[in-house]
Order: sequence, then structure tokens, then C-alpha cells
Amino acid sequence: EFAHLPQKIQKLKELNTIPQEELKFLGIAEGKNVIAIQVEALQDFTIGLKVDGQEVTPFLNELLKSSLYFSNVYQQIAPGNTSDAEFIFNTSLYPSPWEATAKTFADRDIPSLAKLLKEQEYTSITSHANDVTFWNRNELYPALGFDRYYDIEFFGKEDVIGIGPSDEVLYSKVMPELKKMYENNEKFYAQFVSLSSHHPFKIPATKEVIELPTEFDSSIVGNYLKSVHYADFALGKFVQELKDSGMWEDTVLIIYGDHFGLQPSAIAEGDFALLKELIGHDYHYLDQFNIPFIVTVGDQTIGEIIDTIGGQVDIMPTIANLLNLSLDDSVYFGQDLVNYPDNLIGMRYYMPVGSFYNSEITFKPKEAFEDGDAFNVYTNEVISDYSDYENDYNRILELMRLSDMYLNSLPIR
Ligand code: GP9
Repeated sequence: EFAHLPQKIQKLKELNTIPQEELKFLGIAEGKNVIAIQVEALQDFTIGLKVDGQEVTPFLNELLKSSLYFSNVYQQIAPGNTSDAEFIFNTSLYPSPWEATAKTFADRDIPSLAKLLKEQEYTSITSHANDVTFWNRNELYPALGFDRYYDIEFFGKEDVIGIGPSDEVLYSKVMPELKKMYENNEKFYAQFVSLSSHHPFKIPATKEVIELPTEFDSSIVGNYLKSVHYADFALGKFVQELKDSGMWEDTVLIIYGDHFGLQPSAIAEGDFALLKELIGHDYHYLDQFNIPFIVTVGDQTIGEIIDTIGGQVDIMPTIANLLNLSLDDSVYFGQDLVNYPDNLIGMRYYMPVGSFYNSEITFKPKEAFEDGDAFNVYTNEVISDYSDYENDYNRILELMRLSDMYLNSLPIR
């Protein structure tokens, strides 16, 4: 079907050579309902973090004991921020570098997780508690094949935190929808986008609030930790309700972050000191872009940490293996992080416009950034001679070109 595309895309696929019978965790979640929660601004350093003896994410920390936790996965969003993360999660394709992909390609018929699951008779729903026209999602969601979406019209304006109803409202209002499908024996894929941990991270004192030492008072780092703590609390309530309603055993739950919350250019000098105290080293790109990716299969205790380096493009192929969904007829750019730990197609982290991160450098091409350069990933020092990485840069540009070419080849809806 895509024979007109360069053979290279086929070659990328041929790298997936592990015989099916040897694939670890193949099909462990097959046939289960899929719930994917994209948590706003959730950065990986908050997982397991304690401040003054208190856990920032007590619920997630407990959940990890039975989950598959991918601890070394990085955001790959472009100007479409949260909506790009939704796009990448569902497609394993790269987002457009200069504009929200939800604008550029939402008129296309885009292959997606929802469409793959449709072939297995799943109903797909998605929800965003803000206005669906934000980031052109009213076009993106049908392009990705979701059967229905829920937005502010459904969630209302109750208990607003920041840019939308609280996460507790989000989960409590979608729960009856899930129950309805469950009771009708309708298999479903439900993706939710949480909002309460959105910048500027102001959680009302009436909510579940973590008490932080006074040095965090009125710092954005303190507010950020409070908002992540609240998001974690709301997630915990949601999972408890899945358990209480008997749905948990039939669920595979995916939790991941969309992108960073704490951007160095937007935080004060004192915040860097607080962050250093929390994470034990200077706050670098590595910390900024690292998002958690967690998969829990309701009736199974896995409790495994996988530290293969990956990006958001790798999430869909990883889940496809767990659900035993064949990607043989799909074009996708990520790899299953359970079974391909050796970076078969090179580095596993690419940001838009060819910038990348590997275990040595962070690279921002001069062609795209005024302050473009290579930086030591641990110290942020400029590396003036980066000729050794030229091939990596070219390979990444090629991958992104192929992804873009593929998107452009898709039929208009
Ligand atoms: C609103 C939300 C905004 O719909 O997506 O968050 P952002 O994309 O700016 O992080």
C-alpha cells in the first residue's frame, strides 16, 4: 500500500526481527480494556521523590510495585505541546516541527491505536476537560479514529483548577461512561488528558495538598510538586473506583507524561537550588524531558523497571506487543521498549527539527535555534566540536523526513 514510499521505511520495519514466540510479555494484556491517561506536565523525577519524608506521588509509587515502569523515556513534542503528545502516543509518528500536528494533518485519515483496536471491535473514546477546539482537537480526534470525545460541554465548569475542571471531576464524570460500556460487554479504549497539573500549578488549599518545608513557599517548584501530588491523588481515587466496580481485572492502564512542567527559562535562580536539593544534581535537559511511562495490567503483578532509552514514539509499539496487536501492516517509527533494548535504529530520543539527546550530548542544530549547539548532557557545557555526532543528526533528520512524507501521503478524510 505504501510502496511509493522509500524502501527505508520498510527497512526500519525489517529491524523488528525477533521471532514472535520469543517476544517477552507478548499479549499479556490481550483483550483487556485499555485506559490511557496522559498526565499534564508529569516529569519522571517526581516518581519516588520524597520531600521531608513525604512522597510526592504515593499512589504511583505503590502502583509501580505491580507495573511495568519505563524510567528512561523522553518527550518528543513539537509546538502542539499536549496535543502533539496525544498524537505521538496514538501513532508512533513524529509531530510536525513548526506547527501543531493537530492543525497540519488533522484533515488526514491517520493510522492509529484507536483504528487498530477498532479491528478488534473496541470502541474508542477520548476526553479533554477544556474546549475541544483548543489545538484543533475537534479535527484531530476524528482523524485518529476515536468514536467519541468528551470536552468542557460534558464536564461543565464545576471545581475548576487552572484551565479546566479538576482531575477528580474528570475521572468521576468519565467513570459512568466506562461502566456503561463495561456492563454492555463493549470492549473499550479510553484516553484521558488530565489538566490539574497544568502550569501555573495552583492547587487550591482545600484539595489534597502536600505540606512542604517553608523554603518551597511561593516557589514554582513547590507549586509544581503540589500539583503533581494532587494529580497522583486523583489518579489513585480513579483506580480505586475501577477496583470497586470490578473493572480493574479487565483493564490495562497506561499512565505517561505529556511534557515537562518546569522549564529552565521560566524558573528563578532559587528554584534551581531547590531542584538540586531534591534530585541531587543540577537540573538538566535530561531531567526536564524525562517523562514516566507506566503500564499496569490489572490482574497481574509485574513489578519490573525497564530503563531502555526511549521516546514517546516508542509507546504505541510497546503497548501493541502487550495487547498482541500486529503492526505488520503499519508504518510507525518507534520500537517496543520491552523487546528492543539495544537501540536498533540508533538513538531513541529525537525532538523536533532534528535536535536530539543521547547519553553524551544534547544537540540543538544551529539551523533551527539561535542558541543552537551541542551541550554536555550532564553539565550543560558547550561542546564546540561535535563532528562525531554529525551522522546521528543526519539520521534523525532522515527519520523525521520519512515520517513527514508518510503523513503527507495519507488520504484526506
Ligand atoms: C489545553 C491544554 C493546554 O487544551 O492542552 O496545555 P498545553 O498544550 O499548553 O500544555
